[in-house]
Amino acid sequence: MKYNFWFVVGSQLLYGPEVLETVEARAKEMAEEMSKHLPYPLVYKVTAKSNQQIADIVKEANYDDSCAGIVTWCHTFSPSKMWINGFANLQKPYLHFATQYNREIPNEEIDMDFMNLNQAAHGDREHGFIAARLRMPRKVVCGYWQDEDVQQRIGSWMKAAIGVAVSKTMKVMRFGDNMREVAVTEGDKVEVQTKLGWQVNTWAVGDLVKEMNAVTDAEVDALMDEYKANYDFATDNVEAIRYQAREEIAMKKMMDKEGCKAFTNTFQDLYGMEQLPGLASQHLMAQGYGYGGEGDWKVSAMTSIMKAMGENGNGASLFMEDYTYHLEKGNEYSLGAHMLEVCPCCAAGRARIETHHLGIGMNEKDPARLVFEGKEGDAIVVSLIDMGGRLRLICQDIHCVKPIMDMPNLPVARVMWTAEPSLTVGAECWITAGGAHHTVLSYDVTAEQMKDWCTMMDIEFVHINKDTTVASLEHDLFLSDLAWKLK
Ligand SMILES: [Mn+2]
Repeated sequence: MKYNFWFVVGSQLLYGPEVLETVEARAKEMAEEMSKHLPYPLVYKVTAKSNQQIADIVKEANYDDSCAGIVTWCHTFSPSKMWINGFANLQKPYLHFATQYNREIPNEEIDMDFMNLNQAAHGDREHGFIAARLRMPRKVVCGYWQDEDVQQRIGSWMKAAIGVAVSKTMKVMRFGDNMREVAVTEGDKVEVQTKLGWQVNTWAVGDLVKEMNAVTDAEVDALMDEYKANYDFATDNVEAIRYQAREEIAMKKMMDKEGCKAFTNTFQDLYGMEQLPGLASQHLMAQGYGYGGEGDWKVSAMTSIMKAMGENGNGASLFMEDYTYHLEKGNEYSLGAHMLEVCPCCAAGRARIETHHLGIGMNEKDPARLVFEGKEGDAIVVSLIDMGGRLRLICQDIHCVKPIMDMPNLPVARVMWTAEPSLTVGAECWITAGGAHHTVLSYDVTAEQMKDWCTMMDIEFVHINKDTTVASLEHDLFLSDLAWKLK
């Protein structure tokens, strides 16, 4: 889907045709110019002068799948009662851009005609009131439209809005159920579909095995060539790799047939399969598919959504799990990994394919997997949990480092990080908030984007950052719990 955003400029008939023509010409110019610097096109649509025009453009936006959101601005004054009927029906993300055409007040030129034409400073306030009054989820960005930092903020919001569009059409393919007895990976699928749009359904592992058996050697050969181009082979067990290729092809066929962008499986249900998909899942994730281990469909869908929000529609966002700590005083780290399935989009160098015994689960043979070190950089980890009656998204700022040891006998990909406000206080906060062991780790989606996404989705957002204390977090969670019960 090629997405765009609509630029809707508010005005009224009071000003006469000359002013309105100028507004229209400038709005077009601004949309075209800004589009050169934004990740998605901003398309000028209308200078709205009546209730009917606004209601019509909203209706059109709602029904246009390629429209991922609307950006409004009031060059002149636009009486806000005109916006009520349209806004009451708006189903797309909404950003209010408070800006003006001219950067500076022209000392000599300014007169009453100039004031008449350039009144965003109060036009945008009237416009802001009605959205506040209607309790609309929105983003307000104020600044000069040609400034890079302003365009960057709008661009960042656009990507979060893409996350909304992707979420609303998300389909998750589950192979097998959740890992037995695990709580945090559970959730209300009806609630999630209502709130986030996700269609989460199950397919039999037996059907996957049937699909695997139908994969041809030529198909496997082609994928093996792709593996060779992207990864080093650090095993002689070529058959194990070919088996993973077969799994990947079969899963991809099944997902593509159903329009699924994310999947789960569990080591407890591999009936008829020789290996837990490792390399297969990793290479699918590298192509933008979401994945969650142990049947965790929430983290799977979130991975796919955050990948879509990132750079080039498949950023460095990946399924992750806090595995074990390094608690040396003053030098504390979390080691993130998974049984097999870490996406190579975070690899610091070229990943290598290895085969090792995996004692857990139903593996008859040694599964092939990609092994690598994660790259350095600031990142976030995100966990979506079901609080019973509502969803909470927890986000924490972290800093990934080059792993401080090489861990030569660790047979899986690894990422190492410190966390805000510190590893241990951060863990206290995370546990207090109920965050899962599974997360989406992202190097390119920001906490602000996740907050914007939660605002648009109308779910709770909790941010653990350098300023968070356990006491302040407990207080916020207590108030938030009450607020969400009243909502
Ligand atoms: Mn896990």
